[in-house]
Order: sequence, then structure tokens, then C-alpha cells
Amino acid sequence: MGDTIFGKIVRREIPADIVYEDDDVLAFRDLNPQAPVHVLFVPKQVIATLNDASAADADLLGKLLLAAASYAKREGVDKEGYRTVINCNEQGGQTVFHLHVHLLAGRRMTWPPG
Ligand code: DGP
Repeated sequence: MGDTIFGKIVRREIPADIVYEDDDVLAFRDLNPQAPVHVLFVPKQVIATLNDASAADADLLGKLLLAAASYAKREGVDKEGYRTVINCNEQGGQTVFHLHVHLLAGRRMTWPPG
């Protein structure tokens, strides 16, 4: 799988505002935040897109979502609510090909997304 800017962040080769880490997951603030809280949850193991995930990645995908939910609770935005997003490929709006879950909170989200 190709390396990306997120691989460099995972390996600490470039800086990021890291807010959470465990054995499998790293979370850091988005460089171009779209909400008052905008954090990216990435697996340390590279999966390029959701299309590239398999049954063997089920635990890892679950860990990403649970890490996002735990962070939302810690930040105190769980009750008012938040959005989690995985963009996939061009029409999904994916620009970095290292799978990541966006956590967006702190403002009212619109639906449908643009
Ligand atoms: P996506 O479009 O779903 O692939 O989201 C990629 C996000 O990554 C986008 O919201 C901007 C963010 N981003 C891109 N480059 C960097 C970076 O170098 N550092 C950080 N913290 N975020 C980045």
C-alpha cells in the first residue's frame, strides 16, 4: 500500500496535533477543520480506502469508531451530537488514501452532505 502524509504522521516524521493513541489507532486534529471539533482517527496499519478493508479488518474498523465515540464523550460533545464520516475515493471526497474516520462536532451538521 502506498505511503501518505498520514503514514508520516503515524511514524512521527511530520508533526500533528495528536489527541489520542493506542496500539492500533492514532487520532489527530484535521489541518483544515470543518467544525469546532474535527479529529481524524487513522489505523496505524495502512488500509488505503474502505474498499480495501476485509473481514480481517473488522476489529480495527470497530476500534476506529469506538475511539471516535470515546473521544466525543471526553470532549463533552456526545450528548449534543456529532458526525463520523469515512470518505471513499473520488466521488466520496477522499483526498488522503490512508483510511480515516472524521469526527466532526461543535456545530449543527446539515443533511444531505454536499
Ligand atoms: P479526506 O478528504 O476524507 O481524505 O480527508 C483528508 C483530511 O486530511 C482533510 O480534511 C484535510 C486533512 N489533512 C490533509 N493533510 C493533512 C496533514 O498534513 N495534517 C493534518 N492534521 N491533516 C491533514
